[in-house]
Amino acid sequence: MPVIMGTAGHIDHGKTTLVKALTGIDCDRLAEEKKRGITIELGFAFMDLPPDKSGPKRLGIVDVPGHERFVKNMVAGAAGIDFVVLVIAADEGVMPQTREHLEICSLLGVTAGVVALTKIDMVEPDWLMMVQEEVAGYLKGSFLEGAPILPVSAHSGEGLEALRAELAKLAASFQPHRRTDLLRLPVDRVFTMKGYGTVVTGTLVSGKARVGDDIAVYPGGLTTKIRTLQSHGAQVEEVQAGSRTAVNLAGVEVEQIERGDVLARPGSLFPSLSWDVELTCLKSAPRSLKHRKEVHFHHGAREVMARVYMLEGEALEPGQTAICRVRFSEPLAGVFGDRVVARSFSPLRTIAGGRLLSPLAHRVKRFSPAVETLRGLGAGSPESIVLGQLELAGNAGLSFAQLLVATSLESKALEKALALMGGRQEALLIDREARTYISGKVAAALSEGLLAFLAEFHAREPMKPGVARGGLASTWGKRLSPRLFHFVLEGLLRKGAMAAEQELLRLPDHRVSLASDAASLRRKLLDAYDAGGLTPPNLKDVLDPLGVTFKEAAAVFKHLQDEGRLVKVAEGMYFSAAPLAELTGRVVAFFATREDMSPQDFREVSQLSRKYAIPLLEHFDKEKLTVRVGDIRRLRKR
Ligand SMILES: Nc1nc2c(ncn2[C@@H]2O[C@H](COP(=O)(O)OP(=O)(O)OP(=O)(O)O)[C@@H](O)[C@H]2O)c(=O)[nH]1
Ligand SMILES: [Mg+2]
Repeated sequence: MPVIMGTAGHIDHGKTTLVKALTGIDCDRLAEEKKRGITIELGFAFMDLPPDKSGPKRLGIVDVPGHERFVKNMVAGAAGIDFVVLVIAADEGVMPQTREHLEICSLLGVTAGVVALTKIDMVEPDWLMMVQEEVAGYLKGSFLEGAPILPVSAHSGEGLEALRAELAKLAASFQPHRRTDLLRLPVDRVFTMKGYGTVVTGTLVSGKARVGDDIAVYPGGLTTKIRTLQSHGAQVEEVQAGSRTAVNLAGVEVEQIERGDVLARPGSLFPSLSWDVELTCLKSAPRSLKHRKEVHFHHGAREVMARVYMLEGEALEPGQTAICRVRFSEPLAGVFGDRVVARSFSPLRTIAGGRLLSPLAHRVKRFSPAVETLRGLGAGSPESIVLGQLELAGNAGLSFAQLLVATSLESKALEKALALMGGRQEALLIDREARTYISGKVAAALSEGLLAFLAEFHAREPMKPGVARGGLASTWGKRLSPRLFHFVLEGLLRKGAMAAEQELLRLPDHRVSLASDAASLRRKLLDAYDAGGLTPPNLKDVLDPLGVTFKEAAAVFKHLQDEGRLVKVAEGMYFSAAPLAELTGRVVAFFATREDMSPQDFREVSQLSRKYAIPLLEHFDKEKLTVRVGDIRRLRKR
């Protein structure tokens, strides 16, 4: 496995000189750097270490600037390193950027390194001893506590061999854990090379890159191909995770890519305008990090403006850790567990950092239980991380590709976790084609919700046999994808928790039956209208003695109409169906011998007064039995 070391330390303490003494490579390439004698941009070098079991070993080196104005470049360079050489000049000792760089390394998750005490040719031996003690004391409590402190002089060469040996030891002991299946290369430099075109460099943080691979440039999504690859100046066919890499991209202009972009396979990353992160405020921060505070936010080689929202508490006090939402000025493409750094505006300094918990935007509310779900992600088994991420995603669920990013699991491990969880009904595949999963808990809540909706519907509409599928989709299911709606429905039908008759869905034990008082109301209404025959009573005269309003009786009226026992002829005027059918027969018989029927004719046929005759004639027109021509009716031709 390739290993990468970064330099760190205050301006002018001898980082670049030391790298040159170790490797022969001068990292200060820019004219301005030469003129001012300081480092501005990141520099890259490598040294060959004694070969081990796996063959020749090469240590990649990233040299960073110490100037306080270029800390943002330092963060970009330090983002991909495995261990650090903290450079402290023996004549000056620990200085502000010594501290800030060490803090940044620690926020970025660096856990190993050595200290090079440089310029020893410039100090007396007892001064050197004093500084060594001071540095050892300073390192207490940091990840470099107890690390070797090696005195060197790049000028005289003293101590360089011991340092080389120490670096070889560190590199050999280092077994960085890197994913093999998610190609990710945060771009730290972009330039044109004569005869090649656009070249970008960066540390391949995970996955493998091969010549000919399809590549997308995130967050924009521009797609291209790897034309050629180089690692440490040599042309190669394939590059392993952890390698410094130069990629020549096909058909891309320099202007289309910038530092901070990420090369990855098309469709593998999901840029977002907000993340949920676990942030720790540095003990040394001058003040707390307040809710809604604006910061410079660093991820990989990218720096963006961002606002920090506390999902718990009102502010992050120095030394405290909390779950926060960070919103960016432009989308970032990250992966669960990525390290982030936040710097305040004034004073411009590093104040906090931590880990990315959810790279996909969710709507986790402040102080909600979901904050605990987020916290739980920090220290879980593979299955518990998958479960947490699925719960956070809610009804939307997550695709397999999104889960790879949201869990940082290798695809094999993710497949295993999903299979296990499928058996326990914890993760459910709702879309085979898109490979979308939802949490079992979310599915159960939806099923319960649907059953409650049906129960409520039956209570409200006891006379209706059920709800139509389409109606259900546009009411209860209006916020669900058609896939998920279908999934929940089919699940309940399969279990028998819900029944379907043609297009109508209902609870299994729901029957259209009248409640006992509704049944007696039905009986009384029928009696009144049957007794009324062709001269039915007014609605008011029916209802008042029964002590019910029309609103209360409406469902029963509706049911009687559906049953075919009552016919609504006009607003508030109902007829018993049988006498009305008999009258209809008489009207048809009338037309057997006559072509026209006047209102007078109808009154003779029906023996009814105008009060009933007029609405009935209009009813027959509406029913398309008759057609009105001027004042008379004719039988409609069928
Ligand atoms: N005497 C002496 N001078 C040194 C030694 N190492 C570096 N220097 C000098 O210190 C000055 C700064 O060295 P650099 O290597 O540029 O320092 P740096 O840490 O890379 O500086 P920045 O990148 O700008 O932060 C140069 O003039 C070097 O020649 C050393 O071991 N002994
Ligand atoms: Mg330098």
